[in-house]
Amino acid sequence: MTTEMNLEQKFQDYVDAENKVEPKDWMPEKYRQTLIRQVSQHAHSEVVGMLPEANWITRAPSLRRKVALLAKVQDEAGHGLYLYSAAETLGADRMDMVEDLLSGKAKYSSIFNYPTPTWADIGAIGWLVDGAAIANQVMLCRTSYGPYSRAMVRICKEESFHQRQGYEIMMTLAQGSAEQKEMAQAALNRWWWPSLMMFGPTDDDSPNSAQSMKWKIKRKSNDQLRQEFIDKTVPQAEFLGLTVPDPDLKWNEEHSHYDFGEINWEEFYSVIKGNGKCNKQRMDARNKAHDEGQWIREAANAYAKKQEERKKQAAA
Ligand code: FAQ
Repeated sequence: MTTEMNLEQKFQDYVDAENKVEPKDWMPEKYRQTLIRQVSQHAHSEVVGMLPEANWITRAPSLRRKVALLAKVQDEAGHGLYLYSAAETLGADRMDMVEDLLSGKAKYSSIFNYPTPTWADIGAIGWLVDGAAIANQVMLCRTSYGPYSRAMVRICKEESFHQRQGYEIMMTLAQGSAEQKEMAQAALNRWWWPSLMMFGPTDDDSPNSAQSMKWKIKRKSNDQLRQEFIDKTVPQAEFLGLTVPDPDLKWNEEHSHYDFGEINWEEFYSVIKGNGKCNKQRMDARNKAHDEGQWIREAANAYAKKQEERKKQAAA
């Protein structure tokens, strides 16, 4: 017991000194479990996050838009793969993680359970959802777990291209015909509040934050990041000539921040419990893709087995 406590204190000192924890280092079991939980949820979010936008690949308004959207959606798949690999370095099994997602046991970001009825939703996702993802993930480049932090550096570079891609779509629509501007405004109305929910519950209601911040897994709290996102995004909306759908939004001179209205937490918890507009559709799509990919997993495994046999024969 004493030894365990000594190890935990040494670990805390090591993290406090801004050192990175690597896969073979000793770490408290709860640190490992917290990371597996967060990194696997993050990986699932990237993978499910491909679906709302993939819905528009065949209907992108021009070849240029289609190429950019295809590249973006493929990037999200890549992010999922880096993150599953980072979780594997903690001892998690990839098939277990995938099965937990497909059975509905594992969480993924609430934001991907909302529909994308118009092309403007693709602009709004890039601008707001990738914008919120960057706000959250820049701090994760400095997370204490080495493989996660290194994966995040690359992911953030790509997310930043995604954000600009989305903002440019919004700019084109906002400067277009009255109908296009209306479409951009309607998409902002749909995505604003769910984007604020992406940061998770308020600090008072976030069961994991205090310990995660102590271990420097998270470097900023949910509320801090949400505020930073609002302060950065409101002027962007103003530049577009669009109105943020929050009558309580107001610049607070004293605190140099925007004050904002009440988030509908009932909606948030309902979505993460599986009752959002698209939860079922997203899970059905992932399960269908998984089933249809069975043959390729079998082929890849057979190939790997064959290679292994060849190596053994060559060594004999
Ligand atoms: N949705 O105690 P906390 C992206 C859960 S990637 C669903 O505050 P924590 C890229 C939370 O898991 C977007 N569940 O938890 C892209 C916990 O549940 P548990 C994803 C949520 O971990 C763009 C419970 O509530 N980003 O967008 C949500 O300390 C465009 C209590 O919450 C990441 O995953 C939510 N929004 O903080 C892709 C970033 N919020 O496990 C395609 C990494 C909270 O105890 C297109 N993750 N919960 O049952 C994080 O930074 C953290 O995990 C938070 C939550 C901040 C998400």
